[in-house]
Amino acid sequence: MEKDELQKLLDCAVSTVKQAAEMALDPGIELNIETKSNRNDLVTDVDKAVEQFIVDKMTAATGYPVLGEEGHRVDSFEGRVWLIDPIDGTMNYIETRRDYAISLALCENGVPVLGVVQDVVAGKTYTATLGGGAFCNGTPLGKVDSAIDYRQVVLITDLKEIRALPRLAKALEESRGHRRYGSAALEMAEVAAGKAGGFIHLWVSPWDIAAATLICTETGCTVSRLDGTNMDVRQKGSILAAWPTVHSDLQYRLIQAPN
Ligand code: 2AM
Ligand code: CA
Repeated sequence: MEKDELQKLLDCAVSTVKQAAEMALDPGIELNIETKSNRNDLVTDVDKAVEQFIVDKMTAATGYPVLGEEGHRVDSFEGRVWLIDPIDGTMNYIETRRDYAISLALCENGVPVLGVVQDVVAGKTYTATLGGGAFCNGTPLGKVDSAIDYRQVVLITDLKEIRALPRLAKALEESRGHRRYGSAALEMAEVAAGKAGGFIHLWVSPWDIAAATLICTETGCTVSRLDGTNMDVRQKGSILAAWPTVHSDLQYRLIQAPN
């Protein structure tokens, strides 16, 4: 895609996401909380309204198909497809009222070429285009440290993952420290921004991570499945997004090391 075309699409995506953020902050409707796959997998009427708003805007602007967490489906990932998570961190949206994001990505044949992650309460807009770098509120994010190892960085993960991955407990103890915010998109943005060194999650969906994956790779982070295989944002699965040496160390430490 031409650089100019990509920039125009990014401008449109950013403007739409910022309007959607205003909706999330002041929705003017009852949340009407419902559960999905389990009692802590939540959706509100605001998730649905924000998704519909973004779908309408991006469809009108581009005509590309849209995959959204709250009900919008696509037949295939051929060509250009928008991926939306209207609220990533719905639990936070309901309970703590911070650390939730709006995530919008454009994929071309399944590869993210544009990503926007809006930290709604902090008012931070993370953006990236393929080959064009990553930014926070228009300021370039520098490249992450490629040499530092996992013992010297903060790691972000859900402690529940330790059940499936017992070695994670030791790795977290050996690291500088553990943090958890509850929005995969914001947790990955924290890694891209050079603050945390790695993010580990066993089960993410395309809309959670498509935009943030590009923001990470554009700052030099390595993003893969936990077993080291390539990330394909079209499929649900695990994710290890980290600074390069943190990534290789953790991948070995968590999966390959003899004990
Ligand atoms: P969500 O708020 O959009 O559902 C919190 O653990 C992180 O995991 C959030 O990014 C959250 O996204 C995501 N998440 C929650 N439940 C999930 C599920 N059943 N499958 C995949 N991701 C989930
Ligand atoms: Ca969501």
